Amino acid sequence: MTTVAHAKPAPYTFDARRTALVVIDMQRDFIEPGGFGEALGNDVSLLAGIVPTVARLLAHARAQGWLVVHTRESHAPDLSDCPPAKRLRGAPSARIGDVGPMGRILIRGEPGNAIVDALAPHAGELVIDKPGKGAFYATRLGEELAARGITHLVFAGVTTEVCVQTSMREANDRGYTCLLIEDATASYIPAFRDAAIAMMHSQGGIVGWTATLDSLLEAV
Ligand code: C5J
Repeated sequence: MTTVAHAKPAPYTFDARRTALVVIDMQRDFIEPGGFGEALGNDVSLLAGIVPTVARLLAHARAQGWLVVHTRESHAPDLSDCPPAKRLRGAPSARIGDVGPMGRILIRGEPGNAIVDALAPHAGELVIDKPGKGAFYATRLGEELAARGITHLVFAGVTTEVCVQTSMREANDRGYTCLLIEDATASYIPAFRDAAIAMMHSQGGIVGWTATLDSLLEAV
């Protein structure tokens, strides 16, 4: 067993053989100009800053032999899995399915929907396409984790208060013991990132634990 002594709200203990790293939506559509994130009016450079930290976390997970899972927020080309409540809201410069500089926005298989090169999945790692904010909703993730006996999930990715928080809450409800790596997650609205992290480990870890990457690397 391994313990992250400086996790919040208390030390986090896990068995590497039953642990998966879940990297949420580190896609060009959210991180590079011309994608979904920018179409919503966001400064995407705020997310690019965590790429080196997520790369270090991925290297650690691979070296430790954890299962590695990458998610991509994506929709079918015919938009059959994109409800109007998601597509027809606000006044974005481009909507899901519209053609942008990196292909159709948030559509499976388009260049902008890919994970950024620096964090590209390795052969044998799980890649989960998800139409919603949560990684478990309308995906095979639950079955894949159960088949491998996974009990603990370490989360990273974007955005903290949207897809990361939703996925971690879904995981907590399904009985997984979750740790969020604080400096490997980001938001277009930094105050929301900070608030989401505080919410997760509040009330005795009501959603789970949080820790910095250095705290994880120092774990014994
Ligand atoms: C958003 C996400 N923010 N991956 N998606 O729409 O957080």
